[in-house]
Amino acid sequence: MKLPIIVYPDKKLKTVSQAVEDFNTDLHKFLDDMYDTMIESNGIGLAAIQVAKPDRILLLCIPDEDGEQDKKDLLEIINPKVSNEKGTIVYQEGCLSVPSFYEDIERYEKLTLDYQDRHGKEMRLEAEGLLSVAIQHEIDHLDGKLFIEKLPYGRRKKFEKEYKKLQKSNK
Ligand code: QAP
Ligand code: CO
Repeated sequence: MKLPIIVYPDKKLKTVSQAVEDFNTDLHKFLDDMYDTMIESNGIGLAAIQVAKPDRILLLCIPDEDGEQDKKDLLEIINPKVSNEKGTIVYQEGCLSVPSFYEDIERYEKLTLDYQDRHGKEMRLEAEGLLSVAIQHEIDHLDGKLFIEKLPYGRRKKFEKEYKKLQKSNK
């Protein structure tokens, strides 16, 4: 079932999400709903707070070389913790909660991620490139942060102006 996505400037996106403690069937149903929401919205990543749930949960499904999104590449990441950050990478980011806006953002190029899967099992992965960027973007959501907060002052001003204009034209 597809859930409604909260969009900027909704203040709920500033919520700091809480650790998940119960790995039960309610969680599994919610993860399935997050997946439907992400795919039907043409997203590659989604954090639980974007569908109004303040839990430390994120989903990623990075397209392969042919641009295909395969469910076997789905990552369900719960209670994530990043370490071993290395290097820098600039990537043009977007966000389902900031529709129709894309900007270059600098992130770490590589990192190690510790997390739990849907059963509470401890997992670890090494990420680089787009996967590393997406992990950092989604974990920022869990801490109540959006990628537009990383823009330098001038570009942020330009964004606010363009975004307001777009919101008006969509009314
Ligand atoms: C976060 O973003 C991300 O504006 C995931 O009209 C982005 O899935 C991580 C989307 C870039 C790494 C690199 C945005 C879809 C999807 C839009 C998304 C839109 C339709 C964004
Ligand atoms: Co986002």
